[in-house]
Amino acid sequence: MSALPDALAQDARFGIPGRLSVRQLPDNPPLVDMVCEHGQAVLSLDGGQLLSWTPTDQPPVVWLSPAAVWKPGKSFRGGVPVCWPWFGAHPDASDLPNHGFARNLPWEITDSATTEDGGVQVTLALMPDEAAAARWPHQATLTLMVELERALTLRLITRNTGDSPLPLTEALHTYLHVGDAAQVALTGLEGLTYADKEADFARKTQNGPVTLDAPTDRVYFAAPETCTVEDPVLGRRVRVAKQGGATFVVWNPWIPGAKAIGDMPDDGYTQMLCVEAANALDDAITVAPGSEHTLATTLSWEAL
Ligand code: TA6
Repeated sequence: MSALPDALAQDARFGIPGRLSVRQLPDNPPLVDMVCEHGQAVLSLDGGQLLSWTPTDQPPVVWLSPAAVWKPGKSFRGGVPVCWPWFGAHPDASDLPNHGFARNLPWEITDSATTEDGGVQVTLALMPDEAAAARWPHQATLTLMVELERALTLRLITRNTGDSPLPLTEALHTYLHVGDAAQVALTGLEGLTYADKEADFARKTQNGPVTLDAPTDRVYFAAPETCTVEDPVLGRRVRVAKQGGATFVVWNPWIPGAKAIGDMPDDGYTQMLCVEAANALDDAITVAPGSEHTLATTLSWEAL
């Protein structure tokens, strides 16, 4: 695996006083801090993973497990892991990692800037990796742009640099922080067909808003651009918008799942709900040689 980039060198080159810095803590990957008047966000250069987003005077919108641990090449539990170039299990090879390899490899900063709205943005690139390349018969570059303003936007850009079509499934696996998962309602997916991973991928139709009282792992196809989490406990509405993705994935492991996941406290499921912009299963896409595809998600909030 390529080495993680040097935090000091990345900071010297891309740091922006008062807006963006890169730090190295013991037993951690290099971390990127982004700050503006509307809030702050933290990114890990291992995995190109957003770890947190906390708007000013609000509880975090993006959830990071209190039991999250970092090991080189293993993503943190929470934040927004990048699932690429496949979502979930690899279709043919069970020894390949769940959700692809991008979330387990080093990334580096390639650009940073302030925005006209007083925000800050950073661009990360997945660093080339020989071992991953040997197991994947395609050539591509992967870029993640993160923009922090009043809303938070992530853009995942796949460029097919090979000469054959690139089949792709992917997700921005967003862990939202909620006040109490049993009390939230997710609207915007009514009437959609979904694959229920808790029922062996059975196809079902969503009736009314999504509410939670059991393990929930669903892939909603041909989904509209936006869905919304109504959170009466935190007194806010969080909107998840997507572009370039046909799928929303909704996941909460609930009681048995949380107990089985080592880096989530047993009651961690009460505080999170994954709502993921994706192209998954039936919504797989193909990126033509020489062309580019962007999957984006924007998270925003308002008081109820
Ligand atoms: O997006 C939902 C999901 O695919 C679930 O099936 C669940 O396993 C989750 O992702 C977490 O996967 P991970 O490999 O990060 O433990």
